[in-house]
This record gives sequence, structure tokens and C-alpha cells, in this order.
Amino acid sequence: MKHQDHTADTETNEVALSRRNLLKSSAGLAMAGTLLATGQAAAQHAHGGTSATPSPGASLSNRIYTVVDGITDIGKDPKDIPPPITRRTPETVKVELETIELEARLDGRTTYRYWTFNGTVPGPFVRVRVGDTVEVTLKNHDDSSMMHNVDFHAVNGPGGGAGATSAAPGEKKGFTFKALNPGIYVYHCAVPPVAMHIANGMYGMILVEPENGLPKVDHEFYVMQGEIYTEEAFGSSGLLTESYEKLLNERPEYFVFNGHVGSLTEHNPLKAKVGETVRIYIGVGGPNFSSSFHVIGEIFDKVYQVGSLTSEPLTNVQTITVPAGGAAAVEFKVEVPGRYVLVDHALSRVERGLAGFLIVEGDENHDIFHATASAE
Ligand SMILES: [Cu+2]
Repeated sequence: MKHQDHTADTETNEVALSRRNLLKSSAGLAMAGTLLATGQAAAQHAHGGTSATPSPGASLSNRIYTVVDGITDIGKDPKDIPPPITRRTPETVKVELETIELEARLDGRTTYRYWTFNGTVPGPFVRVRVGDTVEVTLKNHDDSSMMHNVDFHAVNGPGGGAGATSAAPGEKKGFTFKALNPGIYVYHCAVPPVAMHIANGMYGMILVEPENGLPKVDHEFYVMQGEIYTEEAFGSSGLLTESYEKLLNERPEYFVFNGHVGSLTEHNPLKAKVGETVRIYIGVGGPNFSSSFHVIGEIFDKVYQVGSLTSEPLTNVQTITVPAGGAAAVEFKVEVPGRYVLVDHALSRVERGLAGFLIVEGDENHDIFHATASAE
């Protein structure tokens, strides 16, 4: 029996990643720079300069929340992925989830009451091999105000395990399943209203490796996209309130990679060196919006479309569609140093917080790319 280890890689090569340095870089998306540079000012301008006052009557948030001192960060480090599976026989793998509700950073000046698996958004990256027996336990923390559960899309069985794991605060439930189909799958809380549990952060990814594993790459990253529906306009400050009405109308205020604005830019950018190969597992928790996932300045050499690992990967692709409740993997080699920007190419969403950085260090490669001097 094996315990999943979700320990992050240790990064030895620290890049100076101050906001100023990132903004000075000319590579990448100007808009992402604008968003981060002018922050709330730009956002408020876009929304008419108002900080909407919360209208609690329209929200389901009239619960009593414990406000935490300091600012907790639920943003998942994209490097926090268990290593590739090297064994070639099935095993029993334990997956322990705990559902935790906590106030944490949403943006520079805002916090939000997230609902999480294991205190991060997305929840832990679960990695098993086809044929494995997976023992899932779900503990709902004593301090929770809601019932929670988990539906793994990798499960053959009712509700993906949702019914078997529905746990009131303080309860612990579980189920066992056999991973029959290799692929990249989403998991999420499925307690009604499901969209609200997902919007508040309750999603993650499970990779079921095929018998012979995946091709070796130099770096693997874990990225998930989601929307957040707040009463207050994007760019407001303070503790924001969830809006059930905006959720039903599919009108999010925030779009985020890995839980909060700046999670994959200022906090945990992806990093690689010239000549290395990169695989990004990209999933959409949603709950509602598909992603037109694109990395500015790169081309995906290989795409495992809609999370299928047994179909031939597509080659040489600019942008992929990742449906809500779906996932994919993209692979590419980085040839030129600089800052590359992860986006949903529905680019209005950049202005609502959705951007990530891939910082590539190494020698210039003028054969492949170089800026030419002005002819004048
Ligand atoms: Cu839930």
C-alpha cells in the first residue's frame, strides 16, 4: 500500500521575480503587465470605478465565518505534483482528502471565503496507474459550515463517489475504486448547488497513467482554471462575498489560475531552462467557462486533447479548448529565454485576473528568435 506524496520540488535556481522585474521584461503579454502594474486602478476603471457594496440578501453567504488573522494563501504551487510512476504492476493507493473552508487571498487587497480540498485550489494532484485500486477517504473539517463530498471523473461507479463521500462537518467517509481507464481527469465536490461548491474552489485533478507511463519530460506543471462570483466588482477591497445570483447568471467577477489572482505570476510562476521540455496538465474546474488555453510565444509540440492518453497526441497546435470539467496535457520544448504568458485566449479574462508566467532562463538563441534594430 502506498501513500501519495504531494511534496513540492525544491527549486534551487531562484530567479529575481519581483513585480518590477517581471514588468520590465518585454516578452509576453502587455495586458498581463498592465493588469499587474496598475492592478485595481485599471480594474476599477474597467468597471466604472465603483466598489459595489455587498448586498447580503442576494447571497448565500449569510453564514457566520471565522475570520482568520493574517492572509492565508490557497494558491496551489504548479510544481506540486507527485513524480511519474515507475512501477509496472498495480497497487493499492490511498488518497486522503480533507475539505477545509477558509478565508484567503483572492487578490492584492481582497480575500475570499474559499472551500477547498486540503487547503489549496486546486486540491492535491492525485497520480495513480491504470489497474490501481484507489482508497479514497474524505474528512470534512470540524469547522466547516457546509456538507462536502468528492466526485472523481476517473471512477466507474455512481456519482464518481459523491454519494459515498457526502460528509457533514466533522464526518469522515470513503470508498474504493479501480482505475480502469487511463487519462487526465477532474475531480470536484458535488454537493448541491454543485456550481457553488466548485466556484468556491472545490476541484482538482487525477491522472491515471497508462500501463507504460508517459514520455519523460524535464518539468511537469499542474494548472487549473476557475471562476469566482462575488457581489463586489472586480478590483474591490476587503473580504468579498459570494454572489449566488451572478453564479446562476454565469457572470463571474474573477477568473483565476490556481486559485487567486497572481497565483502563477507573482507567487509561483512556472520555470524552465532553454532546451528543456515542459508538460502542463491543464484542467478547468469552472464551473461554467471553457478555456481557450494558449501560451503566448510558444507552440504546443504535443497535445493530449480532452485528457485522452491513449489516443495519438495532436502535434503543432497554438490553442486548445479545455471544457468545464475537462482536462488536457500539452508538451513543448522551450528554445528561447524570456517570459511566456499562460492565458485563456478569450482575453477579456486576463483583465479579470487570469494569467500565468513561464519564465525561461538560458542563453539567447538568435537562430530561432532575435529582435532586430530599427532600420532608421
Ligand atoms: Cu463542497
